[in-house]
Amino acid sequence: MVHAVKAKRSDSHETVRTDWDRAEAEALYALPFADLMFQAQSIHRSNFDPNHVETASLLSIKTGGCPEDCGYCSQSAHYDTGLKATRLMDKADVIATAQRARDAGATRFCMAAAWRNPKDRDLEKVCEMVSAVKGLGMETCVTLGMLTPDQAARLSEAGLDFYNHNVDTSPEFYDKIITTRTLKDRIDTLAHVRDAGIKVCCGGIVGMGERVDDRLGMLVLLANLPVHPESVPINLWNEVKGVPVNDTAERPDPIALVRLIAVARILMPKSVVRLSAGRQYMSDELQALCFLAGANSIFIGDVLLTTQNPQRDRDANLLERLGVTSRLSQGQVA
Ligand code: SAM
Ligand code: DTB
Ligand code: SF4
Repeated sequence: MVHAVKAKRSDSHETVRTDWDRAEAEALYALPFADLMFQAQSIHRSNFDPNHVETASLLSIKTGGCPEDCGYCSQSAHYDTGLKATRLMDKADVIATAQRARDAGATRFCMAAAWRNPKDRDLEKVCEMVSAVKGLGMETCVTLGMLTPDQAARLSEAGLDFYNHNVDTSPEFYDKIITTRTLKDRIDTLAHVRDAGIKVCCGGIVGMGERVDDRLGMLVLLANLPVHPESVPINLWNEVKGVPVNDTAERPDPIALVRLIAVARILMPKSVVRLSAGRQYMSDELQALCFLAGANSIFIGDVLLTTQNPQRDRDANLLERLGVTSRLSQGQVA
């Protein structure tokens, strides 16, 4: 099995497949580490500049009070996490924050709202924010929950580049984590986003107590979407007190995480793989291995939405020591 996978991939560095099966993903994952890394790095190099990492910045434009019951999330109204819910931010504050993020080295600005789905009048306000942030010369991304086809079309019209909507985990593990919306609901929203001509950002979380097989199942689900997501965020669960995932969470072995990133790179050769939440738990060496395995995007800034991220100086220092180019390490910071 291992040899069959090897032969197929070495012939097809340029091929984007959407018909992966789990046995293939498992065989890749089980390769000797050096073989897996070589394959992932070869594919990475034929599709990307291996010395570049994209830098994105996040802002929670509407925090907490969310009606969904996602068992990992600080913002769900189902759990007592001590988080204070807020109203949708004013456009002027959002633009000022985006400007600061751009000046601090971010190329993409992602605005997130703790909604099950946006109301049309709120969507209009978000559309205005998208157009204004684009006007600053940044790529835009929003994550607002489920969308109707009309809402996706409206965001597209406003000039939105990416919509983030995660599958979160494998089909088998999904209902142990979320019960208020189905995986199909999410896939439907992804289809509306795709149909509206917006690029898709879709990934999930590891470290919630899932098995390795669930992590691979999640990657195969992503890799078998009709078109691969252009961005694939891999989040390591960021600890939040008071949510159910606390009872099951288990941080993956670091080598297992590198293997997972490498498999993501091989399955989705042209997608940007983002090392998302949880980097503050990772050593510099582990992050370096993840970049070698094919991760090529990070979130910068001291906070994500409600949880911590590595400090900007630590990230700038790491990227510089790795000789990685990014806006963060190019001395373009104001
Ligand atoms: N409410 C919208 C939704 O769920 O689609 C957007 C915001 S939600 C915070 C975006 C994604 O962040 C979730 O789908 C999940 O994958 C990730 N996430 C949320 N809380 C997290 C945590 N504590 N650690 C890691 N990832 C998390
Ligand atoms: C994604 O996959 N990761 C980001 C972004 N999409 C919106 C969110 C991470 C959130 C981490 C938990 C928090 O800070 O609340
Ligand atoms: Fe709400 Fe999104 Fe958090 Fe789920 S992940 S509770 S939908 S904010």
